[in-house]
Amino acid sequence: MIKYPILETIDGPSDLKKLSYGQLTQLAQEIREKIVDTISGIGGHFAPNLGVVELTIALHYIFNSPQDKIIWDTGHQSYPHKLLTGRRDQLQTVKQYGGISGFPRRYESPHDVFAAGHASTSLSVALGLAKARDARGGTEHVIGVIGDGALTGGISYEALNNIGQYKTNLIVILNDNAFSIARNVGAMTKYLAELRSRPRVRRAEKEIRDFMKGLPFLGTSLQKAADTIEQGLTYLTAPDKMGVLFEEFGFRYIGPIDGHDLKEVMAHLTLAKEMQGPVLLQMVTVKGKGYEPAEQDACTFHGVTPFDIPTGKMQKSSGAPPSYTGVFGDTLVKLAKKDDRIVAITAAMPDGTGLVKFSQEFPDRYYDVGIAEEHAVIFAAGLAVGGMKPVVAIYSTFLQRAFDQIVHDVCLQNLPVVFCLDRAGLVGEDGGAFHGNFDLSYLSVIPNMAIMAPKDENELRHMLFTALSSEKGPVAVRYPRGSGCGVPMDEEMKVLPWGKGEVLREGKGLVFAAVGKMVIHALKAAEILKSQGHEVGVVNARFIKPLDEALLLSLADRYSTIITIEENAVHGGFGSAVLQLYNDRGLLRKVNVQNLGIPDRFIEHGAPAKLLAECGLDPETIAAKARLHIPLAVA
Ligand SMILES: Cc1ncc(C[n+]2csc(CCOP(=O)(O)OP(=O)(O)O)c2C)c(N)n1
Repeated sequence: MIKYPILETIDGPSDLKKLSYGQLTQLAQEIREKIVDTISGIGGHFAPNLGVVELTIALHYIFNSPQDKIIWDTGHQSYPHKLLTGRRDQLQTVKQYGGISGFPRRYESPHDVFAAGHASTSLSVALGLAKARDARGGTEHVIGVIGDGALTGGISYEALNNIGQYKTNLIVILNDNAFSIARNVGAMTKYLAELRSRPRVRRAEKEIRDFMKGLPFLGTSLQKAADTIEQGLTYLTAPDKMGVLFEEFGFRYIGPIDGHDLKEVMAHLTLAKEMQGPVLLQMVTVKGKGYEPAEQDACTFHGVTPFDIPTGKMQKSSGAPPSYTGVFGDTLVKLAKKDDRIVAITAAMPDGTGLVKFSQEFPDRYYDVGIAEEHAVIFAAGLAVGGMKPVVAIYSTFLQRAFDQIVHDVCLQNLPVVFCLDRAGLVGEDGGAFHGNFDLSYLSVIPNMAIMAPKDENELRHMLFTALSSEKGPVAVRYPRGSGCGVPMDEEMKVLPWGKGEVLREGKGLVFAAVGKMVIHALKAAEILKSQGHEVGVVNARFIKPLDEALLLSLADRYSTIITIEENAVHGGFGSAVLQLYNDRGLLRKVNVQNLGIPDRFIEHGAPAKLLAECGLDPETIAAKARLHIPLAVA
């Protein structure tokens, strides 16, 4: 028996357009089943995709992709779109090494108009495409789909402001499910909830009635839908538009629309398609729609590891050491109990950054600012000036957004803000947009900034304590995704010697100077080399900035080859700093310096171990590369 009889016939949007309304609703059901069946087996983004099934079908039915441009914000909800645009049989490879991406990618399909991953970009992209169309004299439709979570990001408002200025034809669909990853926060979120609960305003406008009657695609069943829509039409015009923020921004607002009522969605999209100027449709959807455990707990089911379909129970790796995230969260709670100036800030990632416990213990000292990394950093700067000790917990990749705020608002004034960068290095299956492999480079160029990276979870605790004790100025601690090393945890936290590394192993001829997780890889590589008869040294840098110059210079006296290893872009990070130091001191004629790191290209998705091996950062490859230098070193 064919499990997905209708979906199996869809190789592109044109196949979709041949279906009857009944078949379209059946397709929605099949898409949900396909996502549940596949993602329960391999993991991936889940609840966001179940929430946009009807919307995606309607978009591809009413519009004409790829001529019309559909832009998915963040892009984690693009699985139904991929299923309908020729990638049905590849869903089982999503996010896996060599498989399709979990996000829109231009190289994958002409239907993926713009790459995404970081939130809140779709409206700017849509305006760019619309203005390019206008310049060319084109007629295609441009549709940006943005979640209420992504709408908390500042760029969205910059775009709304600009769209209101240009007033060109452009459709924004606000996929409003009241969730970011966690429940959404902020005044705008409250406002959207208020809009959702407004009684529908029926405008008996001739213009609209005539329009609805003439909808070209409405067969008899949809004609009936049009009647319903007409009855409940929520097309707000003056004076009702008063107070509808989007109207003030220059949009025609349509909503709220039940985003799971396919007829309603299709008819309203048709309406929007015919309207002039910017239009915003508020679609009310349920995150996780159609799979009960996800509807009940949209946050946990935002992104999943493999799970059991009947119960929703996710596989847990039993006996794994505590994660860096968990250790960070627990340690911060412990430190905050002793120091009430410690406050914590997340940009919409309380679970991912390990701040849930903190939020429960210290609700008044905890801030979720929404997907607003730039604001989070300046807000922290304000808190620091006000006498607090702010800890900004943001993934390495998302802190990229706030580079200028770190420079201009924190470092320029040397403010004691502590940055905790989770997911530093290669993150794995999320791929290119999410690897945290630039932080050592972008942070180390900023004056006053100190940067530490722990070799294991025990050292992370000491580093957090050191950072919060120092009050010297801004400090960043960066640590990887996933489990720690399972090392014993010291009872007492200690302040580490500022700007000092540690020698873990002495050797002859060659020494590894490694950063963070790579210290463990260096130790393993040293063991491999030992088994081959070579004793090499290993140094844990601990500080990327300030550099332990005394230690590094002493290494140049004792070793003839120094190999730096970091899970960061090979350019501009620790290795570059070491090279520069040796160059400044005229030591490069004496010492052979080799830098290992992430090569100068974007690394796509796959299991972290595979990606590390691809970058030559696994212990075996490190040892093999070192081996090439050993004869030289010992000679
Ligand atoms: C700049 C940035 N910060 C944080 C994230 C992490 N993140 C991924 S999805 C998401 C929530 C998005 O919520 P919404 O736009 O409402 O989409 P939904 O998942 O609810 O459909 C967040 C915070 C991100 N992708 N980009």
